[in-house]
Amino acid sequence: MSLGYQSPRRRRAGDMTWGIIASMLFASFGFGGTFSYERSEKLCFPDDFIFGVATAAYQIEGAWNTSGKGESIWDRYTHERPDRIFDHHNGDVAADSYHLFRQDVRMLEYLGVQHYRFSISWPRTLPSGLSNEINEDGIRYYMELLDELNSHGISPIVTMYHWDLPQALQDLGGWTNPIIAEYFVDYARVLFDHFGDKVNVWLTFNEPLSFCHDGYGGLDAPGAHSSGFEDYLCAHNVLRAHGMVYRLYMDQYKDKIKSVGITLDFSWLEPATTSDADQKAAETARQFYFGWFAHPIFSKTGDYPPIMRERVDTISKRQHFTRSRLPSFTPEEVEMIRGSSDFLGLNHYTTYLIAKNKGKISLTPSFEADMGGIVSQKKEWPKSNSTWLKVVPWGFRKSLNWVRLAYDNPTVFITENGMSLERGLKDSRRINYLDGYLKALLTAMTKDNCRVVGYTYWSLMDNFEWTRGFSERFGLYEVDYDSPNKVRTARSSAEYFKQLAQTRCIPTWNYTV
Ligand code: GBH
Repeated sequence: MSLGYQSPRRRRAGDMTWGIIASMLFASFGFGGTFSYERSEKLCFPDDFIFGVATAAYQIEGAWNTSGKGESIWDRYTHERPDRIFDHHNGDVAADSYHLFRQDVRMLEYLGVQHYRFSISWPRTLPSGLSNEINEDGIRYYMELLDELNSHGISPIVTMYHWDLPQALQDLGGWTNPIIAEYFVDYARVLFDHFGDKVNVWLTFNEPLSFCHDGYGGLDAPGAHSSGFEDYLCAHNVLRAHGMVYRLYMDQYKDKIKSVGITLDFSWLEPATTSDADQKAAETARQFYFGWFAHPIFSKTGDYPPIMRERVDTISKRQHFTRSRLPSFTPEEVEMIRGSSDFLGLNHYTTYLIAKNKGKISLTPSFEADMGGIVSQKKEWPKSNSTWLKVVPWGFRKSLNWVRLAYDNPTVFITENGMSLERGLKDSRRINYLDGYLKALLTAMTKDNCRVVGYTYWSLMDNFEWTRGFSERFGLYEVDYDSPNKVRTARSSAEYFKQLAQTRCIPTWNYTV
């Protein structure tokens, strides 16, 4: 009988005495790779730095209509529009973590990680999105998961919203309807009341840029395809909702809840050439893609980035709108949102080039036209199994430094970083990605003084990769979707990550085939 995960072979392999400079060489893990690592200043993270892995509810849980769970926009979208999903799959079963979460925790234990970042499904806990009806089975599920983590000494880091909006709220306009901010606060209150004392770190949102720009402005669920309009409405209400939850925590839960933050994604945006025009366009693009959410929360002045305000206002006028397509905060809202995060959760994967768009601005609104840059990537950059994800470690260091300078060196927690490949256990290219990005991170911390407190790899295991279905695999563990019990098997990178998490030093890795 299969346990559904690979049993640990070398439980204590990573244990070693701190302080002595040592080097260890593991003969073989059965996959043909060997590791050695040494505790030297330049390759080790500080002792209080934490390592973990991440997942998200819709991407791993399955059990989409089990025990009272409500329908989410991703359930609806994948069922109604399978043509919009690359391999026509959906998250109905996914990695079946709703049933197999105890195996997941055993994998986390094997890796020796200090934390696990996962998300709670809003429609699993509140089927209609509203707090009048609480689904007890949903509460039970997350309670058991939290207890399992805490009893193994793994610190839970919980995202309240990782894109699976209750469909009932989408029927009211979803994130484009201002009332949703109040409903999100009600949901947060339910989470604080039930789970507050079991969770160290809360994240309100995962990547509002993605679910506003790609969901309301593009072809992710709900697939509104209304760029330059609905994406701005979405962002506006997400920022209000985030600020309101932070104030709820400060006013009413300060003694129960330890910290509340938000996760934003920041791809590095490098000027395509050294020309002034391209450098200016790249900085404007950073303000649009990242400052859109970061400036209202993390800048001294709050509100949207001035350049974004100016460009969208001007272009809206030229397009004959009576008012700007970018909504305005009241002065009270600016104050409520400013400073509303204990730290910055940062997802970083890749780098793009930005060139100034010299063409005429079209009459059709779009975020891209407002931003005014042309986005590309260099052909030479090593590929992953995702078209958008190229391996550019130096972009990580630049992103961290930009954040340091723009927002007065805030506390940063890396909540996602990772690489997709095809199926296969010998993922030397993933180890190479990790090696490059971890070195860039360590340099940003030690040489540039960026304040980073933890690192989270995306993902613990393969999962439902949104519109890319199961075709792109980010896991340290491979999931066999064809097996009835969704067997999880450690990849080479899991052994690498185990060394990293247990020693806090970047393993020196020799791939011997
Ligand atoms: C993260 O987003 C998500 O938080 C996570 O759920 C996801 O599994 C992980 O990345 C891996 O993808 O196809 O050219 O239109 C990362 C940011 C933004 C990257 C949207 C992909 C689509 C680019 N994502 N983007 S494209």
